[in-house]
Amino acid sequence: PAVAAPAGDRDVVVQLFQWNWTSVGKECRDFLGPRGYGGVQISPPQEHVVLPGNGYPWWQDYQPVSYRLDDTRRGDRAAFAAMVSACHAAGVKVYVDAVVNHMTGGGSGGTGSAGSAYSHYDYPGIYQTQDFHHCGRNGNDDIVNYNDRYEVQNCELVDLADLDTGSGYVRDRIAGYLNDLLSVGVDGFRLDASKHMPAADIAAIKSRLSRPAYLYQEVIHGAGEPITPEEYTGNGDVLEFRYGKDLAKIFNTERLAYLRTFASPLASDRAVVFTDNHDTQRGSGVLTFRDNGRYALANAFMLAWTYGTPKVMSSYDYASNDQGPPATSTGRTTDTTCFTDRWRCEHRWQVIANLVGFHNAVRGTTVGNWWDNGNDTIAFGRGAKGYLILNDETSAVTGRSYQTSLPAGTYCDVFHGDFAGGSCTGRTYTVDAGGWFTADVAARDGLALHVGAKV
Ligand code: LM2
Ligand code: CA
Repeated sequence: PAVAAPAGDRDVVVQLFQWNWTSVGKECRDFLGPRGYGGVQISPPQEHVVLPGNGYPWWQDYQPVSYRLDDTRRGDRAAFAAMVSACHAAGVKVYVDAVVNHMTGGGSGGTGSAGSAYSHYDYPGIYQTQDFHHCGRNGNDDIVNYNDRYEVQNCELVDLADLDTGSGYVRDRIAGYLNDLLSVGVDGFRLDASKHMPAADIAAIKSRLSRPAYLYQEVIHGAGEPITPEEYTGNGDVLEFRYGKDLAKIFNTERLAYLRTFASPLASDRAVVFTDNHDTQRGSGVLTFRDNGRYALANAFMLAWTYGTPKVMSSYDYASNDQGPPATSTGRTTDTTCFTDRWRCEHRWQVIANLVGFHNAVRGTTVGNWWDNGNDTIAFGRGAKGYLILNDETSAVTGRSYQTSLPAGTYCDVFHGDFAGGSCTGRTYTVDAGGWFTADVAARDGLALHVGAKV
């Protein structure tokens, strides 16, 4: 297919939610590249509404005013370009959260972050009322019935002015925006609200791109709905929302032994998988940073398992769902310092960051040497490259020997130690000529060995 999937050995994406451009560039250089992340998903970069009356909520970004990159809450065009260069220099691709289904919600209109005047259905120089769907339903054109395909794609998502993506003019303008981003060097797009655009409209926009780009589409699966994630796979990858829910269910209410055949309905090579994202972490039924150790175990599983392309979430803490990231008095996002000022930086947690290295080291191998205790302790290998133990029991598992397919040698347990320059900051384990090693694993803890961390 004409899809440029993430190239090279590194395919793990991290969503640095709401980070400003300077901080993303630094993180690429200082952490993401060195630790093996393959790509970073950044928050929407286009001019957006500014809502001081709502305390500058994070969701300002999802109401575009224009496609200028000039003056968003996260930096200007020069800072954006510098970020892309810094990430590329570190071997990290940049994926843009592209909001192209709609423009702003109703209300009186105003001035966008870069100074553009606008009102609902009128964005001077870009779109006027004839460029929007006016679906004629429900009194206010809002989407109500998700069982109606026409309504979901032609009416308004929470009152946001819905672009007529069937029109050649609108497709050209959207492609113009994406091509501008490609000209600055970005590598692909998370296509926001894809379910609200017919797959054929996305294909028409994609055909206007100046060069191949990695595309992953946001199509939230809803039970029984007529629009399915599967119908978008011809355009590229799709975010698999069933994955995080099912994983949370197994960790919270079932047993880890059920993970033995874990997969979601989308084909593995079309699915982008994640424990949580900025929307689902504000709802229920998924694991988030607030689950601490259990969250680390779930991420470890995601990164060590074979299904899908993993996307790691990186959050800031919030007192209410609307609260924006740490910001100045004018709403500009301040620079990120991990683990201070509400920045949670899950992608830097030792287990999560080190399992990215594990994921890269075992790429191309299959799952083998599965063992479980019938309940909440599991262990499995990845070919002759890696071996993982997860114990979500409330008690330790002690004195057991584990059969791996690893070459004999001494390995760093990257669950508790970092491996650099040939040495391990944590415990090491010796695998014998038959592939066996013995270990104690504490309650709600784990152990991970791989050939990239052999001492
Ligand atoms: C998405 N994917 O399809 C984003 O992941 C999600 O975060 C976006 O919603 C949504 N689609 C639109 O791009 C967020 C946020 C909403 C917020 C919108 C627009 O979750 O709460 O809606 O962005 O900023 C807000 C108000 C809502 C109001 C709307 C329009 O919360 O009450 O609707 O603005 O004024 C009357
Ligand atoms: Ca639409």
